[in-house]
Amino acid sequence: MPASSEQGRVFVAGHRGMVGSAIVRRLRERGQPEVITRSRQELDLTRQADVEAFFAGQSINTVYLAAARVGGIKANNEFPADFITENLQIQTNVIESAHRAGVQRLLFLGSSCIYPRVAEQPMSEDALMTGPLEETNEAYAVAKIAGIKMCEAYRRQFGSDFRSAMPTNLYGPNDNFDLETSHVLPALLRKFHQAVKSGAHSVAVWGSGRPRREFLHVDDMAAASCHLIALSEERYWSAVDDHCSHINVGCGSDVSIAELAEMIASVTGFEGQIEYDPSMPDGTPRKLLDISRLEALGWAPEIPLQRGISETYRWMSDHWNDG
Ligand code: GFB
Repeated sequence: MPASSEQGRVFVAGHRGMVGSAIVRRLRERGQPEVITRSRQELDLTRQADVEAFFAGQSINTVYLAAARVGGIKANNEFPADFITENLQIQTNVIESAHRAGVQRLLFLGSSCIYPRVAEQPMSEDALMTGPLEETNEAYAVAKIAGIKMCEAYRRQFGSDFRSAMPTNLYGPNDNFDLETSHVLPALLRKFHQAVKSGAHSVAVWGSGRPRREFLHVDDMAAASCHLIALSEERYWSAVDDHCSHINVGCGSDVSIAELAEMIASVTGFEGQIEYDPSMPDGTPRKLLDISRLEALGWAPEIPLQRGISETYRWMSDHWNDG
């Protein structure tokens, strides 16, 4: 493997998404010379033969596997077949093809929804598969768990240096602001902004407002991903084992959805009524990550939630027609 500052030829799968684009930005800022990307039109990661042919012809050293079908609670709940199938296809094709092509290091990105619906808080990595999953995103979570387990299986069978990072709820530039399919933070930014513009007196927030979520800015996630992949093989694998090899990535604190709504109302200047819609699901009551493994490996987040929300609001205003 090239030295930590030099990851060789790097492929970022999913570079048009929020996480992949943040990783590409960071790699370029840090002077990484060879960052390879492919749009979906150029390379459909759900097509096994195409992915294999791509890897066979590229001499790639390092892979960031940030390509995935993602969405908020409603999309996960309504399209479970899409979420499980596309994610299993993408990650299986990339991991297997990377192995065949001799890729030296890979980082698989998952999600904190891999943990049981009810788990001791904060959730440490070894809470994985200790209880039933949250129903609204079970299909997505099962695919992500399979990704972790694939990386571990390749480690055990072939000695592959395939690592996994499990981020908490992420937000930031290039997020999806579509009200039906997005996550809560971008959805509320857009809803409150539209209410201010239209002079509406109330905004509907799904569920009870009581669930708690931990939010991490995607630039922090990109920094953590680059940090984790740059660790020497010895350092990474001495912090984990090949039956529990993933690392949580979070900020260490959470807020209730009601608190988040208040913060977003204040950032957008909304002074009307916040109404809760109990017909929409709450999802997991709480999913705060234990980030002590990551901290022990020398990484800490830098972007406080208030600042991150304000910056993301500015990004949305510049990039969305009604923003
Ligand atoms: O962000 P979110 O969709 O996903 O919802 P999860 C978080 C909480 O915010 C839920 C509430 O309790 C929602 O009911 N919420 C309130 C809203 N208003 C809204 C709104 O306008 N839009 C949305 N989307 N939520 C997802 C999983 O779970 O998180 C995925 O489905 C993935 O698998 C992702 O893990 C990170 O945190 O509940």
